[in-house]
Amino acid sequence: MNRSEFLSRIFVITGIILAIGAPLVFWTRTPLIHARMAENGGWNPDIIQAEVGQPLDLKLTSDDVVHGFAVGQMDMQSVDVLPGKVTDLTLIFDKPGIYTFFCTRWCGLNHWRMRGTIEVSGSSADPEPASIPMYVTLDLDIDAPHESPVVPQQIPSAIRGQELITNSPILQSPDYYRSHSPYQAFTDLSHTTLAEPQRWDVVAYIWQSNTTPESLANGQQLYAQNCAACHGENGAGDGVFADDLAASGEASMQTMTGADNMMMQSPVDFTNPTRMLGASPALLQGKILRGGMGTGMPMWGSIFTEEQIWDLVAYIYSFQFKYHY
Ligand code: HEC
Ligand SMILES: [Cu+2]
Repeated sequence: MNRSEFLSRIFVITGIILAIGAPLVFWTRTPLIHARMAENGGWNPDIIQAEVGQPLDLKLTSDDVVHGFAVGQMDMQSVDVLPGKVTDLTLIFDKPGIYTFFCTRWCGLNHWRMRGTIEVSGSSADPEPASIPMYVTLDLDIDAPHESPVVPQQIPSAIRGQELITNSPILQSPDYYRSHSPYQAFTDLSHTTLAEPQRWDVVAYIWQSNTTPESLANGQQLYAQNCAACHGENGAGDGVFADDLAASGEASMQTMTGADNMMMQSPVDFTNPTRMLGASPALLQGKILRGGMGTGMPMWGSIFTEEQIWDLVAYIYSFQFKYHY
């Protein structure tokens, strides 16, 4: 599915008007949307109605720190929402549906909870069939442990792997790649005459064959913006919020609705081969789409497009393999 088919087009006109003490009655036509850190209430209002094809004028301001505003699954530039200022934004939706808007600035531990919805009514010329995530069709339990029983002695190298194998049916099969963990691919290569370290190199090559430099660069950028604060810049699970997550997570969660029975966990260490070589792309995609349901791992399904999530998955594996482009 290509990007332009997947994304609804959006037209964004932005501008910032200084609210120099001017009475806000001036803007009665469009109510002002207030942004606050999630623990202080998040967006208010957090449900906005709109109609297909009709410009939706938004006025945004912050009551505390700098926040950002963007709409998920859209090709839009995020805008800053500043304290004491009003940001004007006009959106036009060309497809009906429930859209998620979210904060794009790391404003605190609960930054990612700053979300709201835009309900767009009307009809669309070409309704899109909802796509069922792979973890559902494969009947994967994405919460079950998925450890790789063996791990390589050194980081597998796609360069060496490419020299070892040039044609194999599993090399260029996106379906194979998405539904198998690196460990399963390693096992499937046991019929070859290759020694174990070489089989791992071939696995690295298979993983590299199923991504592109563009996809990895895209994944890296999305990762830096949205994931590194917890999972760490280098994937080691040591982001700036990692400690806070465990320590203050529980306390701050209690003020949130639906926060009962939560089991906060530490962000996953993507450099850990035992864990990551036992995970298939479908499993990682499922976790990113759905989130951890109370573990502290946010759900991103309404924020990113399918393509963006595969880019993130590809990038996560780059902590395990040496690629060459
Ligand atoms: C607020 C902290 C936080 C942020 C931000 C966050 N994560 Fe996580 N993530 C976690 C925690 C905690 C876990 C472990 C619990 C779980 O698996 O549900 C986790 C688990 C995961 C897993 C499961 C890995 C496995 O082996 O099961 C994946 C994949 C993942 N995160 C990807 C991402 C991506 C991609 C992003 C950014 C788009 C992201 N995370 C942002 C906290 C976070
Ligand atoms: Cu924010």
